[in-house]
Amino acid sequence: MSAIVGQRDAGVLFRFKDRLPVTDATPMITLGEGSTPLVRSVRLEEAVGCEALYFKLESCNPSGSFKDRGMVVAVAKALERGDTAVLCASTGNTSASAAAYAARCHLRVYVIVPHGNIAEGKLAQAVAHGARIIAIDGGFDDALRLAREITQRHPIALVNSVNPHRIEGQKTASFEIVDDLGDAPDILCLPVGNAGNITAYWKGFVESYQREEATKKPLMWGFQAAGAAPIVAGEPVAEPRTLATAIRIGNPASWEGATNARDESGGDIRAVTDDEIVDAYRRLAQEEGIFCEPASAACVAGLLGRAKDGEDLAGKTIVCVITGNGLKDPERAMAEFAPELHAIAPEVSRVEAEMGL
Ligand code: AN7
Repeated sequence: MSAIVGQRDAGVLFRFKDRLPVTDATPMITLGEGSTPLVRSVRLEEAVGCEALYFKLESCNPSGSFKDRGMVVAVAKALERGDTAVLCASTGNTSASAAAYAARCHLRVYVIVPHGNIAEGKLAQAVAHGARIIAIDGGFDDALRLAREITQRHPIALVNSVNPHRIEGQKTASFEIVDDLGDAPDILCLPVGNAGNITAYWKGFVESYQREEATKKPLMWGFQAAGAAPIVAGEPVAEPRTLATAIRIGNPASWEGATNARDESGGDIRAVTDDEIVDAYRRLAQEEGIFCEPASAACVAGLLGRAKDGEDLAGKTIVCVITGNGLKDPERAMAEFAPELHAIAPEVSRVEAEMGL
């Protein structure tokens, strides 16, 4: 595969065209999404007590989150149909991704976001790409309801994961994990918000198994934030709350996909507290060199919690999906890690003193 992106032989549509809804009429657009690194843990593996722990760095996608895999397919299919505008509801990453691909493909793009609950980096991306931003006085669930209704009333393509092309593109991450490991892992850990991702990964692993590229299917371990854990509770949460704004969702659209993935795999969907999320966020940054956003750390928090609770993970190969880049939410990083900065005189002795030398 060429490393030069923008030609026809790069990206998710090209790499997986035989397993995606790609026809002769599908424009082979790409921003170089997919083929993300699978990085082995250097420290947390021991804390977890498993055979091998890997991080799938979906934060390395062009817009900085896992959403690009599904978005490239959804936008290509919108273009193929002749659509001229796309719309999504978003906690941030979907809007950043939609805005990027729409800009590249000269589509109009509208995004509906919960006012005050979207990380600054994500909003900056959507603005930079020229998206029309509609901030609502409500949460993601309201935004998605509005997006569904408006796309029914107007000739605008809905590019949330209720669009099946999003799930198709997203499942390719499973294919890459199977390619890289030579088989499926024993356990896949990921954060769950609107639940498109867990639905898609499971579809991908099932397809790899059916194609006999994998000898097994992983247990799917999903994690929701404790204040936004409708699937764990078994009922929608009217006012979801968590500092992990990406997964601040009370009524996931792919609820059934998530429970199917959980039950068919013999897996589990559990809750993690914001304190546990922040602890894992810190450990990933400081012990692994991986700067992710809080929602991504939720799955590592969940895995560490299960290990601490005495779950025997000896002999297991585990993959945690790092769904989004830490740069998306600089305010959270500063709030958690920043010491008070005060400027000192530019003198060697002062700098040495500051360094503790
Ligand atoms: C970093 O962007 O829902 O369970 O509107 O941004 O597939 O929803 C984002 C979700 C995990 C949860 N990690 O994935 C949106 C949006 C990050 C995310 C999730 C999201 P799903």
